[in-house]
Amino acid sequence: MTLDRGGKVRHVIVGDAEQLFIPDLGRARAGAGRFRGIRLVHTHLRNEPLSQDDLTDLARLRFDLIAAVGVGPDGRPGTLYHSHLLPAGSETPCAEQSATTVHDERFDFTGFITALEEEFSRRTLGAVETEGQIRAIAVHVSVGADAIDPGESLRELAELSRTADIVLVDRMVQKRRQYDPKYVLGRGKLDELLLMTMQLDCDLIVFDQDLSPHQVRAIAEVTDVKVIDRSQLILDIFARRAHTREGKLAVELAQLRYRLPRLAHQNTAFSRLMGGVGGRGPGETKLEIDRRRARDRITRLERELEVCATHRQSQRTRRERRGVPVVALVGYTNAGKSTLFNAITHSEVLAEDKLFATLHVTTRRLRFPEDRELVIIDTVGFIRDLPDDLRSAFKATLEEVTGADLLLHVVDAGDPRMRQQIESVDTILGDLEALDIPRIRVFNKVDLLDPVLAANLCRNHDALGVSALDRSSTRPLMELVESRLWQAGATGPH
Ligand SMILES: Nc1nc2c(ncn2[C@@H]2O[C@H](COP(=O)(O)OP(=O)(O)OP(=O)(O)O)[C@@H](O)[C@H]2O)c(=O)[nH]1
Ligand SMILES: [Mg+2]
Repeated sequence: MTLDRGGKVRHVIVGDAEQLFIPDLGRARAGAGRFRGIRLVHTHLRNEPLSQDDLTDLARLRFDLIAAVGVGPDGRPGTLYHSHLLPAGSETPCAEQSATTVHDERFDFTGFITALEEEFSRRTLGAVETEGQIRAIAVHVSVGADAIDPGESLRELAELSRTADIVLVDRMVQKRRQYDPKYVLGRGKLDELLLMTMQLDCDLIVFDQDLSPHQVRAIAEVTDVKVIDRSQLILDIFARRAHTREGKLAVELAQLRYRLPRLAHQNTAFSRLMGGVGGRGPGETKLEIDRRRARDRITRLERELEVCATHRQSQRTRRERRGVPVVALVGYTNAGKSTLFNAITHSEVLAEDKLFATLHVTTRRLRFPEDRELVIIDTVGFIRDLPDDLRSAFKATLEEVTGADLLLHVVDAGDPRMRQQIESVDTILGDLEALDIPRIRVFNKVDLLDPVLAANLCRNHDALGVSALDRSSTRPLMELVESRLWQAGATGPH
């Protein structure tokens, strides 16, 4: 049977000698420590101690305590075996079972569970300061000889998470021969993950790879917490950071496109999983709209975005007619494009140490002596494996790049992932068919490097070093830009 904290019997379960089917216990949680507020007491007809299955149930169902009453040969209750979960950092997930007799003096259950919950919160909350933030566990599963280094990839995931106010309190990395079709992870790892969410008091699991709607649902059902993947996380960041009308339309479009295939599987358990972290962006209620209405909305958004794109195109045409060359800043997110833009144009575009600070295009004119003039644009940052839905929704914004006469590829020279980031940017430029546009590679943040090292790095990569924080360091860059655009013999801007 199951008992609640008040000692009241909640369920009476009749099993056989082999097993017991535990009914759905509902989703109620007893607050801190994440115990369910329910203890399970059952009989062991052969007087055997708690089995591995019992301990798995204890963890999976987050019982306050699990107890088995052993039945003696005379058919009378005898030994009482019981165990409970242990907080993170303990050697084993469950306490070693104690065996007393049912006739022992009364056990102060309330005192025991209060102390245990306190211990759980003390151990989990002390480790990382996470006030006002969502606590999550990161999971990276790699198969075969993956090109991506899990450590680097998880570091980027941590930065993405930080931008979304999520703190990754722990991580799980598994290398497998192939992904488990249902759970991605192996079943044993999944149980371990479940235990971690409980011990570390996490409400969220963030997967470093994309999951199918079925996988999201299956994992959420086992672990009983919200599950999101990298794409959903990036979508969520875009949703929080889109401030312009066009940006908001594009984000809503991307979210609807992402969710449409997932609406097919909607049921109550699943709708709980939707809506990104804390259900931002288009509100939760919007997600309940049926597929037809979602499709109608998608068509409307596409049309509105097209109008924005046409407007943009006509601006571009006007610029082209006047023969003003366009220089676009492109690069991986957080490389320092906006900071450099501000330094060059004396502007105040938002620049911050978060990913995707910029989700729209800012344009400024810049005058040189000799009546030379150019337009410089700050753009949205790139990232490896940008979700397709976002890529297509932000097509118009990304395409600003293709109209440029010169690209300044801004690289964060201090980032250990610099090489992969350059590669990712080149790949995206290729997708945008922008590889023919003349490019200058700008290694930014050289102030963080040793000067000799920085000089070598720039030479090896045919790049110009700058520090966007120091305006004077951008002077050689602007001279190079000028000479590239107007140098004698060059085709020049058209
Ligand atoms: N040390 C140092 N930090 C810099 C430099 N340039 C930019 N930063 C910092 O890097 C962070 C990101 O700068 P942003 O200009 O927002 O980067 P961005 O490329 O526009 O990023 P997104 O718009 O998110 O794609 C900010 O915290 C800047 O202060 C630099 O030359 N040196
Ligand atoms: Mg920016």
